[in-house]
Amino acid sequence: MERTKLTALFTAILLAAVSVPLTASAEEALPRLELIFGIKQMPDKTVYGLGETLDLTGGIVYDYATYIDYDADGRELRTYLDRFDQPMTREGYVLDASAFDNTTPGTYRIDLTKTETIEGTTASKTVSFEVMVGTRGDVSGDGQIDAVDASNLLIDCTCYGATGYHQFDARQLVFADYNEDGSVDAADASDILIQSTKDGVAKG
Ligand SMILES: [Ca+2]
Repeated sequence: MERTKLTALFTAILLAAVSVPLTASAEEALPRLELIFGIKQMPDKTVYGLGETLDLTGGIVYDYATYIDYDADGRELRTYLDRFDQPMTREGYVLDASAFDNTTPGTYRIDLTKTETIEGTTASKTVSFEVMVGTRGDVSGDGQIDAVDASNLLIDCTCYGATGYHQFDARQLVFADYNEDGSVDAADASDILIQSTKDGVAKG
């Protein structure tokens, strides 16, 4: 191929490469609103006793919005409405705690939704996280702290000793630390047994 033809070819390729971003497709040319909304920090409280009310204090979300429009030549025009870090309790965020049941031990999903409108375009984004409800010591989740819990705990400890893995799920592990020393071990099972025996004696 002659040098002049090669140069012409390269020029054509270069022009194509440059012109692509400037010629937005019909779909891209529509204005749109992009939201970035996520959890930066969980609320202080994610473990609840029975009957305790949900509290999002300490929870922080990151909150960014970009409105993208195009001028007559297809060039992007961006408008930013960035709020950076915001408390989960910020006015305007919609909390859906309908799954939360503080009367039944379990793990419950909490949703928090942000809705933004810029230049008549609206978008929403939801973040979700989990909280746990239960009673310390009640690993079986039946509402009682008794020999069954101590037994389950010993089985989990044996499993952990043998394999390095707990049998308990995340919620059970939280409530298994009966003596609140930060570890789940035979001492918790022993303390549960002692307490449940005392309770049994007290009940007569
Ligand atoms: Ca413990």
